[in-house]
Amino acid sequence: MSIRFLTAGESHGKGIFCILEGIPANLEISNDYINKELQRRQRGYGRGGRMKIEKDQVEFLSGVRFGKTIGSPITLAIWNRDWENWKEKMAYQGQPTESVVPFVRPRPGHADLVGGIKYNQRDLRNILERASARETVGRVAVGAVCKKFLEDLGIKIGSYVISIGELSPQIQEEDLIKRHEYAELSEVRFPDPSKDEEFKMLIDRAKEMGESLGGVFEVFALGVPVGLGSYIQWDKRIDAKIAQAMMSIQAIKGVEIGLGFKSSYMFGSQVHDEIGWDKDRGYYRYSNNLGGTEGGITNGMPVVVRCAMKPIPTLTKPLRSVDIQTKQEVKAGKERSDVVAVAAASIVGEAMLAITLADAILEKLGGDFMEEVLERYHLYLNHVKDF
Ligand code: EPS
Repeated sequence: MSIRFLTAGESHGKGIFCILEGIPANLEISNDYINKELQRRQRGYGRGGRMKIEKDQVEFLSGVRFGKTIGSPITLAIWNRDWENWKEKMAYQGQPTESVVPFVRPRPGHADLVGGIKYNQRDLRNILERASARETVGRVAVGAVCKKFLEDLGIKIGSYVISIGELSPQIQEEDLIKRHEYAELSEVRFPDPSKDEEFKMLIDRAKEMGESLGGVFEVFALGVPVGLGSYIQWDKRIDAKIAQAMMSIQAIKGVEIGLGFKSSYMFGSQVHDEIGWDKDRGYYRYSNNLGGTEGGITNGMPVVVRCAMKPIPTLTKPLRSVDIQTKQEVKAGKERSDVVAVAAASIVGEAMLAITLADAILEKLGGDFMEEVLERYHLYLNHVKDF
């Protein structure tokens, strides 16, 4: 791996922290650039009370000087405003006060029970705090740095929601960038804001019923060159790396690239993207059914990834569970939560795709500073065109 990162932090701890290594020196990056991405992650109709408390902003603690990376590890901190309300319950030292009520009724679908067993924690708060999708604020911050890197190479990443629950209106717009732009105007990130009311009614109904919802979103990257990833070993395949990156997002249960599952129902001639060539563009494809990868290598077409998110496990009308202290049948515990977070997850998907592609480019080209990377990149693009 050329780019490595770790996140740390509990949902109601002091903050979420990331160490990011492998970004070349001399990349211009501003707080504003990252904060815009953090704000995008906070949006979406149906999110819970937490998003009214937080106004996520990044603080650089290392690796950047005068607005440019210097080659050393970058530390990003996003402080939790909610910490003020949790100082006592989440104290780093001392003994629990009487206000600390252990969480003992695991929610089906959440990490609560399996994590409790695995780490031998009888207060399941010690599990849910880290399993929480609050952690994705760190991925989006890291992803924003990678996005800026890709942007300087002319690669653009976007996303939009395809469905929430069973509601999956036809998308008229074909152009991916336009879909993304329309999604930016929608309260649910659907690429046609005129459908917002329908989605909001569904989300309101789910909320009234004490339910939660999942959905499907699509993430794409445009301007990706031919040649990222490789067929020569299983762990070098770019589609496998993308799938892992997406599957690692909390609540994601399915990932497809291009037509995905649908391609298996069709004849070969209906699926494979025919090859063309002209002087200006070099090789191109007449379609993009394979979502930009062939043989574990990018093929120069847009990379298109679709992710299915299960409904959020916290239900205000909870499912059956077992009290881990008494072993009695109880209703699962309730935590403040979102009714739906598919819009937010699509922003996290953008971040994970950006990290994966930035890593693949640096693996291919190497380079310790941006000028070096750019020179090698243009040389490589010329090779692709001349082939
Ligand atoms: C989230 C913060 C969390 C949840 C949500 C995502 O905040 P809180 O637990 O204080 O309400 O809103 O996390 C979950 C859905 C979950 O199951 O943990 C965020 O910042 O995205």
